[in-house]
Amino acid sequence: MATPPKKLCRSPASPSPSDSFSRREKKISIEGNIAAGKSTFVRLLQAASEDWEVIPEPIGKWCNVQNDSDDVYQELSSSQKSGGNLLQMLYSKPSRWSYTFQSYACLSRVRSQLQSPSVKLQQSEKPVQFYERSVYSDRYVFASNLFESGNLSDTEWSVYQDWHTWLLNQFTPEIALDAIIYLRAQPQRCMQRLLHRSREEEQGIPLEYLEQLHFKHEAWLHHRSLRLDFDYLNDLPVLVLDVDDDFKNDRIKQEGIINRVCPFF
Ligand code: UDP
Ligand code: D5M
Ligand code: MG
Repeated sequence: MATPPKKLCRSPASPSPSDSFSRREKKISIEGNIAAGKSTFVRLLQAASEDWEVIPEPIGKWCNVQNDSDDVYQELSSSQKSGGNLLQMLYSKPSRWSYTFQSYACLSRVRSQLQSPSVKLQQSEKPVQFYERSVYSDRYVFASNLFESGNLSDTEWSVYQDWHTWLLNQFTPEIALDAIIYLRAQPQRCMQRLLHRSREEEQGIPLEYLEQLHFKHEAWLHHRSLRLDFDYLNDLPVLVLDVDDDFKNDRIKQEGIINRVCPFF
């Protein structure tokens, strides 16, 4: 993939959560539907500036990894050690596994997003950490949709929301976002990219599921009609980038995207 030259961005004019928590680094979440192009986009960001670091989605922890080496075994998550593939289990039987998946998705995200910035980032002038999705999309996009489609019971949804609110409030200073970048793509485009990517667990996903997730993203990040339990999120800056057109192999488009991202924070 071609990458644009590294460059520095100017600071935001208005105060944001990192200012109020005396945190040096800004935290930006990249949101978007399944296969919209988030991983492709964060690779672009990573290459664009020395001051930018990416915390990828912990999907490896949700899928099964077969390896006999003891060293590697130490690195595996508890679900992998017991031979599970939570992502596969979720898609095969959502009514059975949605609650378990949401618990583990949130735990693994909080854990990975609590990581301190690398030494290189700590030394940089304007450090930015990009998250690939967030604990907020877990809840307001995925869990909410699984509840509405009957795959989380009333009790599971109530219990989930209770601990989710409590847990995130404990970690607000460390994980609060400064802004969101929403990669917006039509569900049909996501379906094309999903099939092209060929991730085994996802091959049975129907277009209808991508449409449901699209509407959730749109309400939250485009229309901004969703009220969230975390007050600061309602006023967070959101940059919407339309990514229906291919940007992966188009250097001019990539430069255009980076130029829109830079002044944003
Ligand atoms: N992709 C593409 N053109 C683009 C962006 C992405 O062909 O402009 C492909 C990418 O190579 C991958 C699939 O679409 O095969 C899904 O992209 P990605 O994994 O980045 O999506 P994510 O699920 O992380 O949002
Ligand atoms: O890949 C992430 C995959 O994981 C995709 O199949 C969606 C799924 N996912 C991610 N977070 C959740 C939650 N919270 N619930 C259910 N499913 C989830 P991507 O790179 O985004 O396509
Ligand atoms: Mg991805």
